[in-house]
Amino acid sequence: MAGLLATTMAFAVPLAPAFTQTHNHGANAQTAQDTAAPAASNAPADASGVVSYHSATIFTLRTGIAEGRMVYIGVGGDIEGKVNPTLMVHEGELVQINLINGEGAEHDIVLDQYAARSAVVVGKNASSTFSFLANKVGEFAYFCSIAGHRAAGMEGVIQVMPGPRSGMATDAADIVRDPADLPGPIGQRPPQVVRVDMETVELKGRLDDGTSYVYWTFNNKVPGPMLRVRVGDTVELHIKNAADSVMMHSIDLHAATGPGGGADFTQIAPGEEAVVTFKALKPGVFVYHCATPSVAHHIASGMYGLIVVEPEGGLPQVDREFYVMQGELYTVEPFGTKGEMEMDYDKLISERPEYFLFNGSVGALTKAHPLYANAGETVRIFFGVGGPNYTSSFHVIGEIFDHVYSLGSVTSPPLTGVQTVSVPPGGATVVDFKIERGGHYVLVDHALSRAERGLAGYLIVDGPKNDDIMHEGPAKQ
Ligand SMILES: [Cu+2]
Repeated sequence: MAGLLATTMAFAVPLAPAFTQTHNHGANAQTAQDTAAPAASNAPADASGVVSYHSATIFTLRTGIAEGRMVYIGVGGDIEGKVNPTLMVHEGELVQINLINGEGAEHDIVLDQYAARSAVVVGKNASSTFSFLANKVGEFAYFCSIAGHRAAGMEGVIQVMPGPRSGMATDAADIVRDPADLPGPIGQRPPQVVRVDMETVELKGRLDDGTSYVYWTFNNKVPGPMLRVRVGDTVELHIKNAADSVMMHSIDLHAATGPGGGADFTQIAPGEEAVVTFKALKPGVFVYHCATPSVAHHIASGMYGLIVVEPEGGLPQVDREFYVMQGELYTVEPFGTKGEMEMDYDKLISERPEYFLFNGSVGALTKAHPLYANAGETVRIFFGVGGPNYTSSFHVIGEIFDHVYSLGSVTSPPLTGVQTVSVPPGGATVVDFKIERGGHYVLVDHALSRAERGLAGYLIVDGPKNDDIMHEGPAKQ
């Protein structure tokens, strides 16, 4: 907790010395990476003081064929059976990768940015092991360097997340929606009937390290899934309330026209299912939420999401899209308490939250799922506020929004050159911006006291730190 807060502060206070130090740390990591040897013999601590490890994080990959392509297949643990699995590690960890030859052709595995590689494995069941220190944060490709194999499918991603792995194990579920988990653009197609299946699920989720809360969710995550249709589509929504739920639930979609935005037809008891069909009459970015009394309680507990209704032809293309929502949580226990949190109805109705959150938990977009991009790319964030009560002053520290679709309207021309956008509860926006310079950027609500109650996210941009745009010290002659 203290560690996260310190990190949040370092990013959230632009002028504090701590920020400079963070920048220096980045430079150190870069230097260390440039000289990294592909071996476990690296000293476990560097000057930044971030690195320390006791045992290696181990992945095993077997080469094979899937869907007619050459691939790596995960063996054991979370990656079991997955094709070209994403390997998730934390900054400072010693990572060991075992490669097993599954079909007999020659293969290896290479991580360019870490100057790390395995030996070539020749012959079925041959194996090789290598390790490296994950001292550079970001997303990096691993691939087979045998001619043609990468193009044939032997490529995956290793994701190095900032900060150490949380040491505290709890039985609480991960309820965080990965901000990169959203459907792609609709593209050119005529209106059609779109079936959507959703489930309302109540589950004990991880609110913070060593802290849990019984969330109420759409599809187990906060926010619920981002729905994406086009104007003129007919949406046939099947919503089921899980059999082990305690409460009734429902859905009100701001994209829908009709009684309760659908809530009048979807009040469902545990184990029941309802279907509502509506026509997406207006393009825009809309919030949906549970509308079962007390509605504020259901929303605060995590029952909100976005539905994007694209205009004909869609939005302008960008390189990367993300999905982020903000909400508050009202607990009896003060912010930062360990253990199981209890909802505080009095605080809820008097609007005194303990937590402010992006995507459901403290650290959701810092430690667990930062946003990743490369310098030169255009980035879009679909940003909504579930609330239930607080308006967000959404801002990205170190960036300027090139385009803002204010209030979620995609049929009005976007605003240009915007620093901070106001997003009300039950409202949304779309921000687009090109990232000209590598480095770390921070998503905040510029009502910055809320950063002390959990509200911060990182946007980590790989690429050159273009000195023309910003550098330390006087202007160059
Ligand atoms: Cu509900």
